[in-house]
Amino acid sequence: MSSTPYKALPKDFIWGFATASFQIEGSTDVDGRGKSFWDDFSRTPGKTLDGRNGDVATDSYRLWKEDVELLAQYGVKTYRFSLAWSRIIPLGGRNDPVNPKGIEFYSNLIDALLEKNIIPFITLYHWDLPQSLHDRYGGWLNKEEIVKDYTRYAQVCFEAFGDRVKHWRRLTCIIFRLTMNEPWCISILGYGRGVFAPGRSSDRARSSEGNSSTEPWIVGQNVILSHASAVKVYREVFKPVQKGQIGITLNGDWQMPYDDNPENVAAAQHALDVAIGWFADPIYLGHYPPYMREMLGSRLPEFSEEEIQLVKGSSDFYGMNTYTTNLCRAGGDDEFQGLVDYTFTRPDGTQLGKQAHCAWLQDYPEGFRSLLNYLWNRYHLPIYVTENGFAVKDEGTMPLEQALNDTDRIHYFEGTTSVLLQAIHEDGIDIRAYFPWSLLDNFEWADGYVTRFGLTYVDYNTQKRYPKQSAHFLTKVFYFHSNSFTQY
Ligand code: GBH
Repeated sequence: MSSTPYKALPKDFIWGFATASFQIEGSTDVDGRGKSFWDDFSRTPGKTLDGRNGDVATDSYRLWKEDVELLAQYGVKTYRFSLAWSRIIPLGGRNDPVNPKGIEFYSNLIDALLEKNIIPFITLYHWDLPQSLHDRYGGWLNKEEIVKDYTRYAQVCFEAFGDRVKHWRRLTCIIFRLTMNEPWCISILGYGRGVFAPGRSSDRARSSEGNSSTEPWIVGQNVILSHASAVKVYREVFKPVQKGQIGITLNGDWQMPYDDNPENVAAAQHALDVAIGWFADPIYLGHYPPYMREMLGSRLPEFSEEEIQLVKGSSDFYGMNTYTTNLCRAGGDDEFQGLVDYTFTRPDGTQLGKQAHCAWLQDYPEGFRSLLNYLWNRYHLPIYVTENGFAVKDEGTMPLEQALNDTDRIHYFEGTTSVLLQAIHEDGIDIRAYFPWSLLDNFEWADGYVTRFGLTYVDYNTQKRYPKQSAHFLTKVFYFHSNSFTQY
Protein backbone atom coordinates (compact mmCIF):
# COMPACT_ATOMS: atom_id res chain seq x y z
CA MET A 1 0.00 0.00 0.00
CA SER A 2 1.09 3.56 -0.60
CA SER A 3 3.39 5.12 1.97
CA THR A 4 1.56 8.44 1.75
CA PRO A 5 -0.35 9.07 4.99
CA TYR A 6 -4.08 8.51 4.67
CA LYS A 7 -5.91 11.44 3.20
CA ALA A 8 -9.09 10.91 1.25
CA LEU A 9 -9.26 11.63 -2.45
CA PRO A 10 -11.52 14.51 -3.48
CA LYS A 11 -15.19 13.58 -3.29
CA ASP A 12 -15.81 13.58 -7.02
CA PHE A 13 -12.58 11.81 -7.95
CA ILE A 14 -13.24 8.88 -10.28
CA TRP A 15 -11.06 5.94 -11.20
CA GLY A 16 -11.50 3.01 -13.54
CA PHE A 17 -9.89 1.07 -16.33
CA ALA A 18 -9.55 1.99 -20.01
CA THR A 19 -9.83 0.20 -23.35
CA ALA A 20 -10.30 1.06 -27.03
CA SER A 21 -12.73 -0.41 -29.56
CA PHE A 22 -10.33 -1.91 -32.09
CA GLN A 23 -8.11 -3.33 -29.37
CA ILE A 24 -10.88 -5.39 -27.75
CA GLU A 25 -13.99 -5.81 -29.88
CA GLY A 26 -13.17 -8.20 -32.73
CA SER A 27 -16.31 -9.18 -34.72
CA THR A 28 -15.16 -6.85 -37.46
CA ASP A 29 -17.72 -7.98 -40.04
CA VAL A 30 -20.92 -8.44 -38.08
CA ASP A 31 -24.10 -6.40 -37.55
CA GLY A 32 -23.38 -4.02 -40.38
CA ARG A 33 -19.99 -2.72 -39.20
CA GLY A 34 -18.02 -1.09 -42.00
CA LYS A 35 -14.28 -1.59 -42.32
CA SER A 36 -11.89 0.56 -40.34
CA PHE A 37 -8.44 1.26 -41.75
CA TRP A 38 -6.93 -0.94 -39.04
CA ASP A 39 -8.78 -4.03 -40.38
CA ASP A 40 -6.73 -4.58 -43.53
CA PHE A 41 -3.64 -2.87 -42.19
CA SER A 42 -3.40 -5.35 -39.32
CA ARG A 43 -4.05 -8.22 -41.72
CA THR A 44 -1.14 -7.18 -43.94
CA PRO A 45 1.93 -9.36 -43.39
CA GLY A 46 4.72 -7.50 -41.64
CA LYS A 47 2.54 -4.85 -40.00
CA THR A 48 2.22 -6.56 -36.61
CA LEU A 49 5.02 -8.23 -34.65
CA ASP A 50 3.31 -11.61 -34.35
CA GLY A 51 1.47 -11.38 -37.67
CA ARG A 52 -1.87 -11.35 -35.85
CA ASN A 53 -4.75 -8.94 -36.49
CA GLY A 54 -7.82 -7.41 -34.83
CA ASP A 55 -10.43 -9.85 -36.18
CA VAL A 56 -11.07 -11.41 -32.76
CA ALA A 57 -9.02 -9.36 -30.26
CA THR A 58 -10.50 -10.05 -26.80
CA ASP A 59 -13.86 -10.85 -28.42
CA SER A 60 -15.48 -8.10 -26.38
CA TYR A 61 -18.18 -7.38 -28.95
CA ARG A 62 -19.60 -10.75 -27.89
CA LEU A 63 -18.27 -10.95 -24.33
CA TRP A 64 -19.06 -7.38 -23.23
CA LYS A 65 -21.31 -8.52 -20.40
CA GLU A 66 -18.42 -10.43 -18.90
CA ASP A 67 -16.29 -7.30 -19.16
CA VAL A 68 -18.92 -5.27 -17.30
CA GLU A 69 -19.05 -7.94 -14.58
CA LEU A 70 -15.30 -7.76 -14.26
CA LEU A 71 -15.40 -3.97 -13.89
CA ALA A 72 -18.04 -4.28 -11.19
CA GLN A 73 -15.96 -6.89 -9.42
CA TYR A 74 -12.98 -4.50 -9.44
CA GLY A 75 -15.14 -1.80 -7.88
CA VAL A 76 -14.40 0.88 -10.48
CA LYS A 77 -16.44 4.06 -10.59
CA THR A 78 -15.94 4.61 -14.29
CA TYR A 79 -14.96 2.82 -17.48
CA ARG A 80 -13.20 4.47 -20.38
CA PHE A 81 -13.96 2.86 -23.74
CA SER A 82 -14.13 4.07 -27.33
CA LEU A 83 -16.78 3.86 -30.02
CA ALA A 84 -16.02 2.32 -33.40
CA TRP A 85 -17.02 4.99 -35.93
CA SER A 86 -17.56 2.32 -38.61
CA ARG A 87 -20.06 0.45 -36.43
CA ILE A 88 -22.11 3.61 -36.06
CA ILE A 89 -21.71 4.99 -39.59
CA PRO A 90 -20.31 2.07 -41.63
CA LEU A 91 -19.16 4.25 -44.53
CA GLY A 92 -18.24 7.10 -42.21
CA GLY A 93 -19.40 10.14 -44.18
CA ARG A 94 -21.87 12.88 -43.34
CA ASN A 95 -24.36 11.70 -45.95
CA ASP A 96 -23.95 8.01 -45.20
CA PRO A 97 -26.54 6.04 -43.24
CA VAL A 98 -26.38 5.41 -39.50
CA ASN A 99 -26.34 1.74 -38.49
CA PRO A 100 -28.98 1.05 -35.79
CA LYS A 101 -27.16 -2.13 -34.71
CA GLY A 102 -24.06 -0.11 -33.94
CA ILE A 103 -26.02 2.36 -31.84
CA GLU A 104 -27.77 -0.52 -30.08
CA PHE A 105 -24.51 -2.21 -29.12
CA TYR A 106 -23.12 0.84 -27.35
CA SER A 107 -26.53 1.74 -25.86
CA ASN A 108 -26.71 -1.65 -24.23
CA LEU A 109 -23.18 -1.31 -22.91
CA ILE A 110 -23.93 2.14 -21.48
CA ASP A 111 -27.12 0.87 -19.83
CA ALA A 112 -25.34 -2.10 -18.31
CA LEU A 113 -22.61 0.15 -16.89
CA LEU A 114 -25.12 2.60 -15.41
CA GLU A 115 -27.00 -0.30 -13.90
CA LYS A 116 -23.81 -1.08 -11.96
CA ASN A 117 -23.19 2.58 -11.05
CA ILE A 118 -20.23 2.76 -13.42
CA ILE A 119 -19.89 6.05 -15.27
CA PRO A 120 -19.29 5.67 -19.01
CA PHE A 121 -16.28 7.76 -20.05
CA ILE A 122 -16.50 7.72 -23.81
CA THR A 123 -13.81 8.33 -26.41
CA LEU A 124 -15.23 9.06 -29.86
CA TYR A 125 -12.08 8.27 -31.81
CA HIS A 126 -9.30 5.91 -30.79
CA TRP A 127 -7.57 5.41 -34.15
CA ASP A 128 -10.08 3.30 -36.15
CA LEU A 129 -11.03 5.53 -39.09
CA PRO A 130 -13.66 4.14 -41.47
CA GLN A 131 -11.73 2.68 -44.39
CA SER A 132 -14.06 4.25 -46.91
CA LEU A 133 -13.14 7.79 -45.81
CA HIS A 134 -9.50 6.98 -46.36
CA ASP A 135 -10.27 5.50 -49.78
CA ARG A 136 -12.66 8.25 -50.82
CA TYR A 137 -10.60 11.33 -50.07
CA GLY A 138 -7.50 10.51 -48.04
CA GLY A 139 -9.11 10.56 -44.61
CA TRP A 140 -7.26 12.77 -42.13
CA LEU A 141 -5.28 14.42 -44.92
CA ASN A 142 -8.34 16.14 -46.35
CA LYS A 143 -9.39 19.09 -44.21
CA GLU A 144 -12.49 20.07 -46.19
CA GLU A 145 -14.04 16.62 -45.88
CA ILE A 146 -12.81 15.12 -42.63
CA VAL A 147 -13.75 18.01 -40.36
CA LYS A 148 -17.36 17.83 -41.57
CA ASP A 149 -17.57 14.05 -41.49
CA TYR A 150 -16.05 13.78 -38.02
CA THR A 151 -18.35 16.51 -36.72
CA ARG A 152 -21.43 14.74 -38.02
CA TYR A 153 -20.23 11.43 -36.51
CA ALA A 154 -19.75 13.17 -33.16
CA GLN A 155 -23.20 14.72 -33.44
CA VAL A 156 -24.80 11.32 -34.07
CA CYS A 157 -23.10 10.04 -30.89
CA PHE A 158 -24.12 13.05 -28.77
CA GLU A 159 -27.71 12.52 -29.89
CA ALA A 160 -27.76 8.77 -29.48
CA PHE A 161 -25.97 8.43 -26.15
CA GLY A 162 -25.82 11.80 -24.42
CA ASP A 163 -29.42 12.37 -23.63
CA ARG A 164 -30.27 8.98 -22.25
CA VAL A 165 -27.36 9.10 -19.86
CA LYS A 166 -28.49 12.48 -18.61
CA HIS A 167 -31.74 11.17 -17.24
CA TRP A 168 -30.02 8.61 -15.14
CA ARG A 169 -30.09 9.42 -11.42
CA ARG A 170 -27.37 11.67 -10.05
CA LEU A 171 -24.72 10.85 -12.62
CA THR A 172 -26.03 13.65 -14.80
CA CYS A 173 -23.25 16.14 -14.35
CA ILE A 174 -20.31 13.76 -14.45
CA ILE A 175 -20.47 12.35 -17.94
CA PHE A 176 -17.26 13.19 -19.74
CA ARG A 177 -16.43 12.67 -23.33
CA LEU A 178 -13.18 12.62 -25.22
CA THR A 179 -13.15 13.62 -28.86
CA MET A 180 -9.82 12.05 -29.78
CA ASN A 181 -7.19 9.81 -28.32
CA GLU A 182 -3.57 10.94 -28.79
CA PRO A 183 -3.36 13.07 -31.95
CA TRP A 184 0.45 12.75 -31.88
CA CYS A 185 0.10 9.00 -32.47
CA ILE A 186 -2.56 9.45 -35.16
CA SER A 187 -0.27 11.83 -37.06
CA ILE A 188 3.25 10.58 -36.44
CA LEU A 189 2.73 6.85 -36.22
CA GLY A 190 0.15 6.78 -39.04
CA TYR A 191 1.66 9.28 -41.50
CA GLY A 192 5.26 9.79 -40.37
CA ARG A 193 6.83 6.60 -39.09
CA GLY A 194 4.15 4.60 -40.92
CA VAL A 195 3.92 1.96 -38.19
CA PHE A 196 0.18 2.45 -37.54
CA ALA A 197 -2.69 2.53 -40.05
CA PRO A 198 -2.79 3.88 -42.69
CA GLY A 199 0.97 3.23 -42.69
CA ARG A 200 2.00 6.16 -44.89
CA SER A 201 5.66 7.17 -44.81
CA SER A 202 8.53 8.48 -46.94
CA ASP A 203 10.32 5.22 -46.19
CA ARG A 204 9.69 3.39 -49.48
CA ALA A 205 10.69 0.06 -47.92
CA ARG A 206 7.67 0.52 -45.71
CA SER A 207 5.17 2.29 -47.91
CA SER A 208 4.75 3.17 -51.56
CA GLU A 209 2.95 6.37 -50.60
CA GLY A 210 3.38 9.18 -48.16
CA ASN A 211 5.57 12.12 -47.24
CA SER A 212 6.84 12.04 -43.66
CA SER A 213 8.10 15.61 -43.80
CA THR A 214 4.71 17.17 -44.53
CA GLU A 215 1.78 14.81 -43.93
CA PRO A 216 2.01 14.37 -40.14
CA TRP A 217 1.81 18.13 -39.59
CA ILE A 218 -1.19 18.44 -41.93
CA VAL A 219 -2.96 15.52 -40.27
CA GLY A 220 -2.24 16.98 -36.82
CA GLN A 221 -3.89 20.24 -37.77
CA ASN A 222 -6.92 18.47 -39.26
CA VAL A 223 -7.33 16.37 -36.12
CA ILE A 224 -7.24 19.54 -34.00
CA LEU A 225 -9.83 21.23 -36.21
CA SER A 226 -12.10 18.17 -36.22
CA HIS A 227 -11.93 17.97 -32.44
CA ALA A 228 -12.66 21.67 -32.06
CA SER A 229 -15.55 21.60 -34.51
CA ALA A 230 -17.21 18.70 -32.65
CA VAL A 231 -16.76 20.54 -29.35
CA LYS A 232 -18.42 23.64 -30.80
CA VAL A 233 -21.48 21.60 -31.78
CA TYR A 234 -21.55 19.92 -28.38
CA ARG A 235 -21.39 23.22 -26.54
CA GLU A 236 -23.96 24.97 -28.72
CA VAL A 237 -26.50 22.22 -29.21
CA PHE A 238 -26.10 19.59 -26.52
CA LYS A 239 -24.33 20.99 -23.50
CA PRO A 240 -27.15 23.30 -22.39
CA VAL A 241 -29.29 20.20 -21.85
CA GLN A 242 -26.79 17.40 -21.27
CA LYS A 243 -24.38 19.43 -19.11
CA GLY A 244 -21.47 17.16 -19.98
CA GLN A 245 -17.78 17.95 -20.05
CA ILE A 246 -15.91 17.49 -23.29
CA GLY A 247 -12.24 17.51 -24.18
CA ILE A 248 -9.33 15.82 -25.86
CA THR A 249 -6.70 13.48 -24.48
CA LEU A 250 -3.04 13.81 -25.43
CA ASN A 251 -0.18 11.39 -25.03
CA GLY A 252 2.99 12.80 -23.54
CA ASP A 253 5.78 11.56 -21.32
CA TRP A 254 7.98 13.61 -19.02
CA GLN A 255 11.09 14.87 -20.81
CA MET A 256 14.03 15.31 -18.49
CA PRO A 257 17.39 16.83 -19.42
CA TYR A 258 20.12 14.18 -19.63
CA ASP A 259 22.39 16.42 -17.55
CA ASP A 260 22.61 20.13 -16.75
CA ASN A 261 24.31 21.08 -19.98
CA PRO A 262 22.16 24.05 -21.16
CA GLU A 263 21.78 22.46 -24.61
CA ASN A 264 20.20 19.40 -23.07
CA VAL A 265 18.01 21.50 -20.80
CA ALA A 266 16.73 23.28 -23.91
CA ALA A 267 16.35 19.93 -25.68
CA ALA A 268 13.98 18.65 -22.99
CA GLN A 269 11.72 21.66 -23.56
CA HIS A 270 11.88 21.11 -27.34
CA ALA A 271 10.85 17.49 -26.81
CA LEU A 272 7.87 18.65 -24.70
CA ASP A 273 6.92 21.21 -27.34
CA VAL A 274 6.65 18.56 -30.06
CA ALA A 275 5.23 15.71 -27.95
CA ILE A 276 2.63 17.81 -26.12
CA GLY A 277 2.71 21.51 -27.03
CA TRP A 278 2.01 20.80 -30.73
CA PHE A 279 -1.60 20.04 -29.66
CA ALA A 280 -1.93 21.47 -26.18
CA ASP A 281 -0.63 24.97 -26.99
CA PRO A 282 -3.15 25.69 -29.77
CA ILE A 283 -6.00 24.11 -27.82
CA TYR A 284 -5.30 25.75 -24.46
CA LEU A 285 -3.20 28.81 -25.36
CA GLY A 286 -4.25 29.59 -28.94
CA HIS A 287 -1.01 29.14 -30.89
CA TYR A 288 1.60 26.55 -31.89
CA PRO A 289 4.77 26.48 -29.78
CA PRO A 290 7.32 28.84 -31.39
CA TYR A 291 9.81 25.97 -31.56
CA MET A 292 7.49 24.02 -33.88
CA ARG A 293 7.51 26.91 -36.36
CA GLU A 294 11.27 27.30 -35.99
CA MET A 295 11.82 23.59 -36.70
CA LEU A 296 9.28 23.18 -39.51
CA GLY A 297 8.88 26.60 -41.12
CA SER A 298 6.15 26.55 -43.73
CA ARG A 299 5.69 22.78 -43.42
CA LEU A 300 3.65 23.52 -40.30
CA PRO A 301 0.24 24.69 -41.57
CA GLU A 302 -1.08 28.05 -40.38
CA PHE A 303 -4.43 28.42 -38.63
CA SER A 304 -6.69 31.12 -40.03
CA GLU A 305 -7.99 33.68 -37.53
CA GLU A 306 -11.37 31.97 -37.59
CA GLU A 307 -9.84 28.54 -37.05
CA ILE A 308 -7.80 29.57 -34.06
CA GLN A 309 -10.87 31.12 -32.45
CA LEU A 310 -12.54 27.74 -32.83
CA VAL A 311 -9.54 25.85 -31.44
CA LYS A 312 -8.56 28.02 -28.49
CA GLY A 313 -10.35 26.88 -25.34
CA SER A 314 -11.88 23.84 -27.03
CA SER A 315 -11.21 21.41 -24.18
CA ASP A 316 -12.88 21.64 -20.75
CA PHE A 317 -10.02 19.83 -19.03
CA TYR A 318 -6.54 18.43 -19.66
CA GLY A 319 -6.77 14.77 -20.75
CA MET A 320 -3.44 13.11 -20.01
CA ASN A 321 -2.11 9.75 -21.19
CA THR A 322 1.35 9.10 -19.81
CA TYR A 323 3.60 6.11 -19.36
CA THR A 324 7.25 6.98 -18.87
CA THR A 325 10.08 9.55 -18.82
CA ASN A 326 12.81 10.15 -21.39
CA LEU A 327 16.28 11.54 -20.73
CA CYS A 328 16.83 14.17 -23.43
CA ARG A 329 19.98 15.14 -25.28
CA ALA A 330 20.16 17.76 -28.02
CA GLY A 331 20.81 16.30 -31.44
CA GLY A 332 19.70 13.70 -33.89
CA ASP A 333 17.51 14.26 -36.93
CA ASP A 334 14.18 13.00 -35.63
CA GLU A 335 11.68 15.84 -36.04
CA PHE A 336 8.97 13.74 -34.40
CA GLN A 337 10.96 14.05 -31.16
CA GLY A 338 11.84 17.70 -31.76
CA LEU A 339 15.40 16.92 -32.96
CA VAL A 340 16.15 15.41 -29.57
CA ASP A 341 17.72 12.05 -28.69
CA TYR A 342 16.00 9.96 -26.02
CA THR A 343 17.71 7.53 -23.69
CA PHE A 344 16.98 5.67 -20.45
CA THR A 345 20.67 5.40 -19.55
CA ARG A 346 21.86 8.05 -17.13
CA PRO A 347 25.30 9.68 -17.48
CA ASP A 348 26.59 7.31 -14.76
CA GLY A 349 25.50 4.29 -16.78
CA THR A 350 22.55 3.31 -14.59
CA GLN A 351 19.04 2.80 -15.96
CA LEU A 352 16.25 5.25 -15.19
CA GLY A 353 13.94 2.45 -14.00
CA LYS A 354 12.65 -1.04 -14.59
CA GLN A 355 12.46 -1.96 -18.28
CA ALA A 356 9.03 -2.93 -19.67
CA HIS A 357 8.40 -5.35 -22.52
CA CYS A 358 8.39 -2.50 -25.03
CA ALA A 359 11.60 -0.60 -25.64
CA TRP A 360 10.02 2.84 -25.07
CA LEU A 361 8.86 2.23 -21.50
CA GLN A 362 10.65 2.27 -18.15
CA ASP A 363 9.15 2.70 -14.70
CA TYR A 364 9.94 6.17 -13.29
CA PRO A 365 7.10 7.59 -11.14
CA GLU A 366 8.93 10.83 -10.25
CA GLY A 367 8.57 11.81 -13.90
CA PHE A 368 4.81 11.42 -13.64
CA ARG A 369 4.79 13.92 -10.78
CA SER A 370 6.97 16.39 -12.70
CA LEU A 371 4.71 16.14 -15.73
CA LEU A 372 1.56 16.70 -13.65
CA ASN A 373 3.15 19.84 -12.21
CA TYR A 374 4.30 21.05 -15.63
CA LEU A 375 0.83 20.63 -17.18
CA TRP A 376 -0.94 22.20 -14.21
CA ASN A 377 1.36 25.23 -14.23
CA ARG A 378 1.24 25.70 -17.98
CA TYR A 379 -2.44 25.08 -18.78
CA HIS A 380 -4.22 25.69 -15.45
CA LEU A 381 -7.01 23.18 -16.01
CA PRO A 382 -8.25 20.16 -14.07
CA ILE A 383 -6.39 17.04 -15.16
CA TYR A 384 -7.94 13.69 -16.09
CA VAL A 385 -5.31 10.97 -16.26
CA THR A 386 -6.95 8.88 -18.96
CA GLU A 387 -4.15 6.30 -19.43
CA ASN A 388 -1.18 5.07 -17.44
CA GLY A 389 0.24 1.56 -17.46
CA PHE A 390 3.05 -0.96 -17.81
CA ALA A 391 3.74 -4.09 -19.87
CA VAL A 392 5.74 -6.65 -17.90
CA LYS A 393 8.73 -8.00 -19.80
CA ASP A 394 8.07 -11.41 -21.36
CA GLU A 395 4.64 -11.72 -19.74
CA GLY A 396 3.27 -13.13 -23.00
CA THR A 397 5.47 -16.22 -22.81
CA MET A 398 5.16 -16.88 -19.07
CA PRO A 399 3.04 -19.66 -17.59
CA LEU A 400 -0.30 -18.28 -16.41
CA GLU A 401 0.45 -18.42 -12.68
CA GLN A 402 3.62 -16.42 -13.15
CA ALA A 403 1.93 -13.85 -15.38
CA LEU A 404 -0.79 -13.28 -12.81
CA ASN A 405 1.81 -12.53 -10.17
CA ASP A 406 2.82 -9.32 -11.98
CA THR A 407 5.13 -7.73 -9.43
CA ASP A 408 6.76 -5.30 -11.87
CA ARG A 409 3.35 -3.90 -12.79
CA ILE A 410 2.38 -3.65 -9.11
CA HIS A 411 5.62 -1.81 -8.46
CA TYR A 412 4.79 0.58 -11.30
CA PHE A 413 1.33 1.32 -9.91
CA GLU A 414 2.64 1.61 -6.36
CA GLY A 415 4.79 4.41 -7.69
CA THR A 416 2.22 6.15 -9.85
CA THR A 417 -0.61 5.99 -7.30
CA SER A 418 1.64 7.37 -4.53
CA VAL A 419 2.65 10.18 -6.84
CA LEU A 420 -0.97 10.82 -7.74
CA LEU A 421 -1.83 11.27 -4.07
CA GLN A 422 1.19 13.52 -3.51
CA ALA A 423 0.32 15.62 -6.53
CA ILE A 424 -3.21 16.10 -5.21
CA HIS A 425 -2.46 16.60 -1.53
CA GLU A 426 1.03 18.13 -1.50
CA ASP A 427 1.29 19.92 -4.84
CA GLY A 428 -2.35 21.04 -4.82
CA ILE A 429 -3.06 19.90 -8.38
CA ASP A 430 -6.70 19.49 -9.37
CA ILE A 431 -6.70 15.88 -10.60
CA ARG A 432 -10.15 14.43 -11.19
CA ALA A 433 -9.70 10.97 -12.66
CA TYR A 434 -7.25 8.11 -13.04
CA PHE A 435 -7.51 5.30 -15.59
CA PRO A 436 -4.92 2.52 -15.55
CA TRP A 437 -4.42 1.05 -19.02
CA SER A 438 -5.88 -1.48 -19.60
CA LEU A 439 -8.85 -3.46 -18.30
CA LEU A 440 -7.67 -6.40 -20.42
CA ASP A 441 -4.63 -7.63 -22.26
CA ASN A 442 -5.55 -6.74 -25.81
CA PHE A 443 -4.52 -6.04 -29.39
CA GLU A 444 -1.47 -3.85 -28.84
CA TRP A 445 -1.45 -2.32 -32.35
CA ALA A 446 1.84 -2.94 -34.19
CA ASP A 447 2.96 -5.20 -31.31
CA GLY A 448 0.06 -7.58 -32.01
CA TYR A 449 -0.68 -9.65 -28.90
CA VAL A 450 2.94 -9.99 -27.79
CA THR A 451 2.92 -7.02 -25.44
CA ARG A 452 0.43 -7.23 -22.59
CA PHE A 453 -0.78 -4.10 -20.78
CA GLY A 454 -3.81 -5.70 -19.08
CA LEU A 455 -4.77 -5.65 -15.43
CA THR A 456 -6.61 -8.80 -16.45
CA TYR A 457 -4.84 -11.64 -18.24
CA VAL A 458 -6.57 -12.90 -21.38
CA ASP A 459 -5.95 -16.44 -22.61
CA TYR A 460 -6.37 -15.89 -26.34
CA ASN A 461 -7.16 -19.55 -27.00
CA THR A 462 -10.17 -19.63 -24.70
CA GLN A 463 -10.83 -15.88 -24.23
CA LYS A 464 -10.99 -16.59 -20.53
CA ARG A 465 -10.16 -13.59 -18.30
CA TYR A 466 -7.96 -13.92 -15.18
CA PRO A 467 -7.46 -10.94 -12.83
CA LYS A 468 -3.78 -10.18 -12.26
CA GLN A 469 -2.46 -9.25 -8.81
CA SER A 470 -2.08 -5.65 -10.00
CA ALA A 471 -5.86 -5.37 -10.50
CA HIS A 472 -6.43 -6.40 -6.89
CA PHE A 473 -3.72 -4.01 -5.78
CA LEU A 474 -5.39 -1.05 -7.53
CA THR A 475 -8.81 -1.95 -6.19
CA LYS A 476 -7.39 -1.90 -2.67
CA VAL A 477 -5.53 1.38 -3.09
CA PHE A 478 -8.59 3.20 -4.38
CA TYR A 479 -10.92 1.67 -1.84
CA PHE A 480 -8.57 2.79 0.91
CA HIS A 481 -8.16 6.35 -0.37
CA SER A 482 -11.66 6.96 -1.53
CA ASN A 483 -14.21 8.81 0.55
CA SER A 484 -16.90 8.65 -2.04
CA PHE A 485 -17.63 4.96 -2.38
CA THR A 486 -20.91 5.54 -0.63
CA GLN A 487 -21.96 8.45 -2.82
CA TYR A 488 -24.40 6.47 -4.92
C1 GBH B 1 -1.38 4.35 -25.68
O1 GBH B 1 -0.43 5.11 -26.36
C2 GBH B 1 -2.56 4.05 -26.55
O2 GBH B 1 -3.58 5.03 -26.37
C3 GBH B 1 -3.15 2.68 -26.30
O3 GBH B 1 -4.05 2.37 -27.33
C4 GBH B 1 -2.03 1.66 -26.20
O4 GBH B 1 -2.50 0.35 -26.09
C5 GBH B 1 -1.18 2.02 -25.01
O5 GBH B 1 -0.67 3.29 -25.17
C6 GBH B 1 0.00 1.09 -24.76
O6 GBH B 1 0.95 1.22 -25.78
O7 GBH B 1 8.95 4.78 -30.50
O8 GBH B 1 8.17 6.56 -31.95
O9 GBH B 1 7.05 4.46 -31.96
C7 GBH B 1 0.75 5.39 -25.61
C8 GBH B 1 1.61 6.45 -26.24
C9 GBH B 1 3.22 6.96 -27.86
C10 GBH B 1 3.62 5.15 -26.43
C11 GBH B 1 4.21 6.41 -28.84
C12 GBH B 1 4.64 4.59 -27.39
C13 GBH B 1 6.18 5.03 -29.09
C14 GBH B 1 6.82 6.07 -29.93
N1 GBH B 1 2.60 5.87 -27.13
N2 GBH B 1 5.25 5.65 -28.16
S1 GBH B 1 7.82 5.42 -31.17
